Amino acid sequence: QRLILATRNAGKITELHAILADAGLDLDLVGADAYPEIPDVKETGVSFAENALLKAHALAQATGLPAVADDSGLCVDVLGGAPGIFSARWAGTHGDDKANLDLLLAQLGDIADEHRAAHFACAAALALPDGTERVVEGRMEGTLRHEPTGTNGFGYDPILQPAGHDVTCAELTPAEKNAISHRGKAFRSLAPVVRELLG
Ligand code: ITT
Ligand code: NA
Repeated sequence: QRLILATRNAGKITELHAILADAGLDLDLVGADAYPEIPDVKETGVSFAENALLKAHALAQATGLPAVADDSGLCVDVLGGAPGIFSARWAGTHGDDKANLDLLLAQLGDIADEHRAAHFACAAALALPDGTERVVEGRMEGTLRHEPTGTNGFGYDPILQPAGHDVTCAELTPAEKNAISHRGKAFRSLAPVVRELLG
């Protein structure tokens, strides 16, 4: 049984393969890049859950196959939850991880550590060609560093230090990150739902 990973983000795809395999799903996982003719959907939702559902439905409808999607981002308390759903294009160009991270650090300036609370959020959505949908969410709380540290992961990983750890997400191994991450939590919750609905 094929399950489409409705994302073109290479960092997400790597993590999703590991998370879903560890959850015991024995499916033929293919990224959205396997369907280059299907255009990206406009992320017009006002929440991670809405955007994840938009992305999952777009692929499921266009291919006639079940699809899961991830919409995620970094929510900074002192910025009222920003960048939030705008995390991928915070500095203007979609997917420019370094520019996004640099702008965010500049906006925080030297605000003290006790005011640098933030969390990653992930909505994991499943859509079937018949319109059936499910969506669940996961979070990882932490604190934002003043400087990027570490080379693992992607996106804002070098600046988020997860609660209870003294390293950034980019210094964790992939397995360590997946065990505590927003994406790990969301997709471990979704896995039994996928198993049930795909039989
Ligand atoms: P798709 O829509 O194709 O899935 P995308 O990169 O556009 O890819 P999003 O709109 O969900 O995906 O944006 C996610 C943003 O949040 C992106 O800028 C990431 O850098 C950031 N982000 C999400 N999860 C992250 C993680 O685990 N570590 C670091 N940054 C993360
Ligand atoms: Na998004």
